[in-house]
Amino acid sequence: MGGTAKSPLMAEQKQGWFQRLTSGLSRSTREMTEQVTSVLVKKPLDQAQLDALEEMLIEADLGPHAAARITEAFGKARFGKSSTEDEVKEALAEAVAAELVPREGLFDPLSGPRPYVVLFVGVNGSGKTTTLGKIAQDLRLKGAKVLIVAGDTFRAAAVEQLKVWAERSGAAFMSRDTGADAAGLAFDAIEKAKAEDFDVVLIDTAGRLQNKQDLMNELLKVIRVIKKIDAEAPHETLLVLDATVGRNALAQEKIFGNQVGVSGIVMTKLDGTARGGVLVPVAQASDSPIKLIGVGEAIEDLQPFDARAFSRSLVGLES
Ligand SMILES: Nc1nc2c(ncn2[C@@H]2O[C@H](COP(=O)(O)OP(=O)(O)O)[C@@H](O)[C@H]2O)c(=O)[nH]1
Ligand SMILES: [Mg+2]
Repeated sequence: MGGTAKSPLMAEQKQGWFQRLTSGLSRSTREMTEQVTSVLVKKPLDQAQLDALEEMLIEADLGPHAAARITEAFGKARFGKSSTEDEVKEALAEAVAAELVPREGLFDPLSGPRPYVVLFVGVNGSGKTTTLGKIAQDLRLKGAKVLIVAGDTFRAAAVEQLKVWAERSGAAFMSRDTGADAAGLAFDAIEKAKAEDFDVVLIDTAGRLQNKQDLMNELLKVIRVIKKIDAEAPHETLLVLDATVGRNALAQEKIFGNQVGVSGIVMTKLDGTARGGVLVPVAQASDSPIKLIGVGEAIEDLQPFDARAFSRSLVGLES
């Protein structure tokens, strides 16, 4: 595998990411910084300021529990007359990061067993197919042999969309006719990947069936069938959540986490909302860590989740 190719998920590009993260989160950040600036105006901090901060954190969808803890931690910071705005932001970023650092996880499909099987789950429109395509592209740039599996067999458009990603990235592609059995397709895909020595298998799934239970049953069937070939697979089940749905993301996490089992969370569209703070309660409610975040539609906009960078960007720090 080529080790030198530059790609979006590689650490060398951290500085560039931070700028993308910052511009992606700008709507969320704007809300935050207004409040931070108003806190700074009135020194020393009084209870009314802290209450206002807590209120703002709740409005930014961080959830009441995290908001209370962050406010308490922030309230312990001592600001003098000469404290700069950045010092205040640093203190707030620290308090937010303390909530998120334990919930940070690494998506690392090239260090695990081969073929490494990744299943993408989540409701329609959350960003599964796009995220899968971005990951395929990144892995291809790293020289990996990648198989993309169009497991959303219910929508012809989904298959076409994925085929474009496969062609663009040079990944192998498997699909079936509309309405075909997704579990059968997944089974054949893993067999092929084993026989042909693929590094990674990326399996897309449907986000909507006749009803929620049908969807859960189908996902469970896909997983069961995959395990017939490899008991350890899928090695990763990524739940893709759209940040713009706000606290609905919590309900989705609960359903998929409880019924299907999830090993990592991808939160997309953090650029499309002023409520990017919803990542905090989702991270805390979930048994699985946040592994990747999406801050835009370009390939470079899918980033590993870095809790400190996220927290600093959210409160408006420049680096
Ligand atoms: N702005 C923005 N759009 C995104 C992001 N991730 C995905 N999208 C868009 O969300 C829409 C739905 O994505 P798709 O991958 O088809 O969702 P799926 O139904 O879960 O497969 C598409 O138009 C994507 O381009 C993101 O991080 N930011
Ligand atoms: Mg899709």
